[in-house]
Amino acid sequence: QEWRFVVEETQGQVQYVYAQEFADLVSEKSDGALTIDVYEFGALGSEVDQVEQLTDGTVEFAIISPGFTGTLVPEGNIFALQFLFGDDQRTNQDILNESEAINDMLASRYEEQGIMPLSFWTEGAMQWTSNDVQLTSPEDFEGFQMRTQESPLILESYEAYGANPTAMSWGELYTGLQQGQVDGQENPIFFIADANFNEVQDYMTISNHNMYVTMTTVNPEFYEGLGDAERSIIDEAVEEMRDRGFDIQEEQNNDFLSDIEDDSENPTEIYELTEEERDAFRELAMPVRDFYRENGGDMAGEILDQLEQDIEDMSGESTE
Ligand code: 6CS
Repeated sequence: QEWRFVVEETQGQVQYVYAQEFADLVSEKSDGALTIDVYEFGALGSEVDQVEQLTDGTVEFAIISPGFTGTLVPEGNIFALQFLFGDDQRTNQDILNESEAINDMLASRYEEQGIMPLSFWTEGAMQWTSNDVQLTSPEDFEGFQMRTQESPLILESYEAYGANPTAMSWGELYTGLQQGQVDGQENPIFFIADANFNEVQDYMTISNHNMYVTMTTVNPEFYEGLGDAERSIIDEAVEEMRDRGFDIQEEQNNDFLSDIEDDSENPTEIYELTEEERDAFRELAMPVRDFYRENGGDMAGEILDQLEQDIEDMSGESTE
């Protein structure tokens, strides 16, 4: 058996490392009978193309970030809501693993569209990078050309800060920043450094405004057509990769910060927001939850209510 697993990142980056370890586990557990080939980003098209390849069965497995399913599964826009989850990433990962809102309600919306999520996981807290202005208050976003993923709710979130957001594949982002088509972007630290965005950005703001969420997914028909033994191997690999995935991103996010700090040829000024500064953004982010309720598909309200409850139960903190 030879299956295909496409990811949104390139060799060495978190999703690729995850997928390769997943493939190795499946091979080991099947004594070499099951082989998974990992395709890095760029090999099969854009992130949005990859969603289609999973739904039409061109690939069996994919790592898909909800930011690229914004119109297909509107409920999935929930992860674009900034300041909804707390700041402790370990707790957030536990919520992603266990939340009913995510693993039952939201997962079923994905399945209806031909995407079966096997696991939701984080690639770490996101930060802002920019040219011309260090982003420390909503005023700094006035007229700012922000690059985002394809999600209508990410666009709405930056419009709420006064920015002019544009959706773009990350394949075009380095050049877009370099040529001034866009002024800035959001991503976890490992990705900013590994994609060299810091080379073409003057500032990085440690904003921790949201965590980057992604999903390990499988084509539902393929998964349902598997024999029990094969399916158990896949399920076991998914379980074993839960903690590993967390560790891979944590290590890379820690290690790569110094790459940005130490790049004297292309210096990037780093500033960490104070809690008061974050509050100004939090205030503008709150009404976007109502936008989600109205525009996030039939189940948006129910899913958000349940997720707020799940977060409060599991973190012991209010989501207000
Ligand atoms: O910014 C993006 O679009 C990319 N960021 C990450 C962390 N992974 C893949 C994604 O396409």
